[in-house]
Amino acid sequence: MDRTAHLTDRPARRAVAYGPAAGAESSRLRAERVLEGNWTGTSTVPSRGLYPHQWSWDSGFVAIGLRHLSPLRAQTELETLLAAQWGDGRIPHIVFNPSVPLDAYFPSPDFWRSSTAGRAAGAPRTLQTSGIVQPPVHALAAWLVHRADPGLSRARGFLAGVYPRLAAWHRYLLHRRDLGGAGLASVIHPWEQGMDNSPCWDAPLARVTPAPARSFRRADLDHGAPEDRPTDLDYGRYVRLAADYRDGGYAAGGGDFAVEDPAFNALLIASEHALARIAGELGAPGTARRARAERLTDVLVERLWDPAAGMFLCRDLRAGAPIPERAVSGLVPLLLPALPRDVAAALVRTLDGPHFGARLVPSYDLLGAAFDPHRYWRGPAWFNTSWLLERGLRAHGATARADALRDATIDTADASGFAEYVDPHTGEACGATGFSWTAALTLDLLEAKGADVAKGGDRG
Ligand code: 9WN
Repeated sequence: MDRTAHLTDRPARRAVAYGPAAGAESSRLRAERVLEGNWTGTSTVPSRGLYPHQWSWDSGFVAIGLRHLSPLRAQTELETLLAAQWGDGRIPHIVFNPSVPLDAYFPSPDFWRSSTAGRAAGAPRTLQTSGIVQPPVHALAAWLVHRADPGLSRARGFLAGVYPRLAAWHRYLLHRRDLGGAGLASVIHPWEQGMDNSPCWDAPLARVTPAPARSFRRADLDHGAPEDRPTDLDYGRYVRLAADYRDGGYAAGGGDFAVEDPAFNALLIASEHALARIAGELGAPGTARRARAERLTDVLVERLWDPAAGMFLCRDLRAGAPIPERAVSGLVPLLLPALPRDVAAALVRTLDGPHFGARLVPSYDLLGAAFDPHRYWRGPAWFNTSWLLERGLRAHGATARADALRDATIDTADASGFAEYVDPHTGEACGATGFSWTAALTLDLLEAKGADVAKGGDRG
């Protein structure tokens, strides 16, 4: 039992709205209410209806916002996820809640069969999880959560507890997932990259024979509008890839889909920087990790930067070539502090240019043939990518642009009922509302904005 909990699990702030700050205060309350409603006692579901379990990168983003509401809950969110880590270091993309009926989400635990099919890879015996991964935002989240309440963190030994698990996670990605041999991590399923239905996957997915539609039953269509969700054909391919991976004992290597993605690797690098800071806090030198993060930044630029497009592109390892599609993933490396100046400047220009310049940054090229303002990751704007880009703009000194993106993100998130994603031009809500990372990252942006206002402007 955690005996320090009663000291510092701060209750939700119930600020009273007065005067000019009233709008901000009530956005905060509404965001907090979403997070309260989606909290299960040990973690947060992304959405009560559509996603009733714990998702890996969602929990990272949720913890980043939750730290302003309850640092203890934010720590617990990450600890719960890490308790489901596999022996080989992977953090599964879903940790299933055993009290949720099997048919509430597909693919369910009986599809993944983690404790049997994943035995050789060290899957937990008692918890049921998926066998694929999601982007490694966790060490960055752990560091930010620690910073929100270092006293509580030290008293609970939070960083000392999570550090070895996060280090093993990065080792898994850097060694077992370096399928291209250049040092970058590869994803072997579109769900691993997190932007599931991006047009970037169309060409690599075309190689995959879809599982027959009658061999599975989608649960997502019970909640979302079919025209906003992936097609049945795409689902058939997702299912085939996951089933083949499972049947191979979850050993990554020879599947039809293997892609080096800029956002996945940028998050890995940002998290390596965070692990270096965590090591420093624990009294160990972080120098080697920092050097590795800088080296990986160079590799990312060498391998995925496309000067003509002014952004990063994915690399299809099976075709041995870049994927000629512009997606928001190719802007996310702006997050990295060690990015060469000319690369960062080009990314800022691209962000405001004809391919991405909208009210909120679209998930895919506004001028691309596959652009659709409502369909999953094929055009709509998402709030986690806005949060990452806001951070990147600020890191590279584009303060006014960062402020504008921050304000548009907060306003649209609140006005849309904390939607899962929105039309990038109109801000119209799509997918689920009351979506956890939208609420959490809005809280984080509101907090940062409040700190700026208190300081009389730029938070630097
Ligand atoms: C598959 C939970 C997840 C997000 C992903 C998003 C969506 C799942 C799905 O929901 O993916 O993992 O069923 O479509 O694309 O980024 O983590 O919110």
